[in-house]
This record gives sequence, structure tokens and C-alpha cells, in this order.
Amino acid sequence: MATVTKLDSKAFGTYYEVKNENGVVLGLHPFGARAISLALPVDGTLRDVLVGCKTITDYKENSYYNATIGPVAGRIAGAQFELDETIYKTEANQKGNTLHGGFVGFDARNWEAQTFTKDNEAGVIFTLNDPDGNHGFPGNLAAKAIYTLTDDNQYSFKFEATTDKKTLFNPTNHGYYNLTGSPSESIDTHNLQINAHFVAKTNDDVTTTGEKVAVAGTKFDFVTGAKIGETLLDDPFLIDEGAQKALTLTAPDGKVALSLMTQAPAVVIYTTGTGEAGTVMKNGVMANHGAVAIEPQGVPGTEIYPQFGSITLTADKPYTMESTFKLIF
Ligand code: G6D
Repeated sequence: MATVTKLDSKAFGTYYEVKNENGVVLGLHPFGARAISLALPVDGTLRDVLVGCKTITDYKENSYYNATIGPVAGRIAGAQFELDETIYKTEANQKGNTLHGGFVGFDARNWEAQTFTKDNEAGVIFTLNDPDGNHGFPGNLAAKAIYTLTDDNQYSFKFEATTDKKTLFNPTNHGYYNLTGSPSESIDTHNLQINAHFVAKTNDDVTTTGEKVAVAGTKFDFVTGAKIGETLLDDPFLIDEGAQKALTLTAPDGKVALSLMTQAPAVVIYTTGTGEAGTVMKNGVMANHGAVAIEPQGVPGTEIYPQFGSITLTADKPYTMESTFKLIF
């Protein structure tokens, strides 16, 4: 029977631990509504496949790690957007664009937490109210991030939101993974299979251009599965229409895999590089190429490019988006 316990530690202050009947342990924290561990029983020990920080203080320095990102994940080009002929200016926190909601995005906020258990699952419902105009985004937004672990080894995050005024909303979870259990090992020999025949083309500043590019014959071709190798990624993969699952990441020893199903139309895959190398993480010092972030979401730039769908949230239609990792071990 899955259980959830509120705990307190010197390193993290108040946090939550969800355990299922197979020995999986999911750690959750209200700062940034983030995961802080995802430990799977392998060969008699717990292998933590989440690349995270040692303390909550470290998370405040590296606040994207495993956090809920919003209200708009990715980049808003030029740090402004138009809704109903009104221009809204958001914060230019990276190269003149708004990255991950600006200087104090959802990852850097303290969320309210409420534990729950039901049937064969348990977890935490994080809630956050974002007032109209906060960091440039219109609308009084009520957001929920529901993190769940089930007894059949499914780890999910579900985002829900309402607004009283038209706004943009495109959250994600910015989970970083290394299925060896240590970020000191590179992810080069992880196998990645993605049901995406296209990626969204990006500019040098990683904003999207509105075009999509076929992956065939490119470094983005993971359709039949391939080792990540030394490939650097920071790209939105457009999940194939009707695909049952978006992707599967498999550990080099084959003993662990994460298989993602998502209602999101895209998954941004970001591989860490020299910028993160040397950072002291919970399970070791980050190697170059030590982690891969898997971020299900609407395509960044959708507010400009309607061919990617819509990330507009209106008062008459609440938002809901769920992503589920099947934990294989
Ligand atoms: C870099 O461009 C990437 C982002 O996509 C990523 O989320 C961030 O690092 C952690 O800015």
C-alpha cells in the first residue's frame, strides 16, 4: 500500500516521502514543488535515478533541478507576448527572453502542500496562487502540481490551473535523470528511444522558429532507439500523433528504465554539459554530460506559432496536463 510521510531534516527542512509496496521511494519538496529523489530497488540496494542537490540551500542556487517550471516553461521570445491585441511584458532573464517564467518562476516559489493516499497510490498536492500581473503575466492564477506514486510503479505529475483572465500557461517538470544512480557517470551509454519523427527548430538563443524538422538522418533520430553518446540536446521533440508512449530511457546495465506517457504534445530533452560539470550533487560530482532532463510540455513559442497548438489559458476552460513515468526495474 503506497504511503506518504511528512519528514523534517537538517538538509531539506520539511519534505515528503512517498513509498510504494515495491520499495520505490519518491522524495518531494514544497520549494519549487519539486522531486528530490526517485529511488528504485535494484540488486538489493536503492538506486536514486534523479540527479538532485544535497540540500535545499543548494536547490535555491540551482532551482530548476527537478522542479515544477512555470507559468511558462522554455523561452518567451523578446520577453513579451500578445493576447487580444494587448502586449504583456515579462522578465528578460536570459538573452532578452523570458526563460522558465522569469527571475522568480514556479521553481523558486514555496508551494502549499497537502498529502493524500487513495486506493493503490499516494502523493502530494502542491498549490500556488499567482496574482494578476505577477512577473508580467495577466490573470489571478490558481495552480496545482499533483505528484503521485502508485503501487504499480507509476510516477506521475499532473498540472491543473484556473485563471480569471486570459493568460499563458505551459508548465513542466524539469526532472534530471541518470539511471546509473550517479551523475559522476556520463549519460553517453544510456539508451534513448523517442516516438518523435520531428523536432521544433530552434535559433541560437534556443527560442523556436515555428518550423519543424524531420529527425531522420540527424542527431535527433532516436525513433528506433540509440545511445545518447556525446550528443548535446536542448530541443523540443514533437511526440508523434497517437503515440502510446513518448519515450523510454534505459540504463547502460539494462536494470532500470523510465517509460514516459504524456498528454503534452512535446518533450524538451536537455543534456547537461560543461556548464554543470563539477557541481557537487547528492549522489556525486556531476560529470560532463552527467544528466538528461526530460520535460513534457507544450512547444515553447506556441504563443507565437499557432501551428504548435495553444498555451492560452482562459477563465472558462481549466487547464489539465498529466505525464506518467512507468518505472521499470
Ligand atoms: C539552459 O537552454 C537550457 C534550458 O532549456 C534548460 O532548461 C536550462 O539550461 C536548465 O538554459
